[in-house]
Amino acid sequence: MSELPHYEMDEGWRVFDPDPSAPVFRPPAGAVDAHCHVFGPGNIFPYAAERKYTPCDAPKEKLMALRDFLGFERNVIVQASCHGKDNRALVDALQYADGLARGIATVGTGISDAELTDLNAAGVRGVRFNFVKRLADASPRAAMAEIAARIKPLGWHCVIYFEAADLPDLYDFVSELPTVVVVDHIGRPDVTLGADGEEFNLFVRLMHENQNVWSKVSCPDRLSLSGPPEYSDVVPFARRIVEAFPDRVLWGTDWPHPNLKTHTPDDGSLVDFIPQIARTAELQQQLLIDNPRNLYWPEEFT
Ligand code: 0GY
Repeated sequence: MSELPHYEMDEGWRVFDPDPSAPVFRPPAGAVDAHCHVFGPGNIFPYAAERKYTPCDAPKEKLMALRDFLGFERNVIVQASCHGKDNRALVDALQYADGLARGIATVGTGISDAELTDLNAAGVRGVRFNFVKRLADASPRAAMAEIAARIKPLGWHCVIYFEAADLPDLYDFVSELPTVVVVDHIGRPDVTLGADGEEFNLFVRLMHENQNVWSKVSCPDRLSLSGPPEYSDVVPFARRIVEAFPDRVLWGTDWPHPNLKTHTPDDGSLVDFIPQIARTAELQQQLLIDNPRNLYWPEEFT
């Protein structure tokens, strides 16, 4: 019999907070956490050989318990780079969630139509293209364009992860994608450059010029220099996007917060960030319910 794989998480890896605070803000009933991950467990769902980090295990049961504790109803689980193109842990979590989660997978051009159909049946609704160099080796853009064309007939969309400094180079590629495009973490701005600075203005322009581009207003913990619990330096960035594009924004915890070196986020504080950036009940309803349901559970609206 072959031995079960065993992994040591990276030195200095920060395990997610096992005991987050209860948020003061209560999400409206039916709210969706639209960006989170599952990791492993590695002895059942091995981490990818080409991974850039080895995390702690962050299994589906813990994610669903957090969902309930924070007052959410549903999740969108995003394939993390440590699992490469092996979407088995993701599919397993989707099946466990029994309709209350959708998924974003990572696939290569070699994927068959039958495999795409199976992923769709499991609840996958999109693919992720990762341009963050510390996380993934560069894939040819032609391959990504080919994948985007393949998934479009399924009604799927593309989730794209990049850092703002790379947007000038990616602008045309993103603009030409044929599906809805969801950008992770407000396009990862450098917050020292200002929410009305040239760098962030380009991201706003991308959304103005392309009605199919959406943004996750997530991860203040990754972007902030002022830090928790308020992450106040990120507020103007997220608020600008929520108020300019209220029907094209999503929010997520990013649990279990891979690769954060500065601190372990308190998920309750992250939920309390929501009313800072979506200041009315109407904006909160769009951010947490209407937008994610339109994108991930559209059949419930027909
Ligand atoms: C995130 C952010 C990160 C990691 C990944 O796929 C991933 O490994 O997305 C990161 O390190 O910035 O979206 O959770």
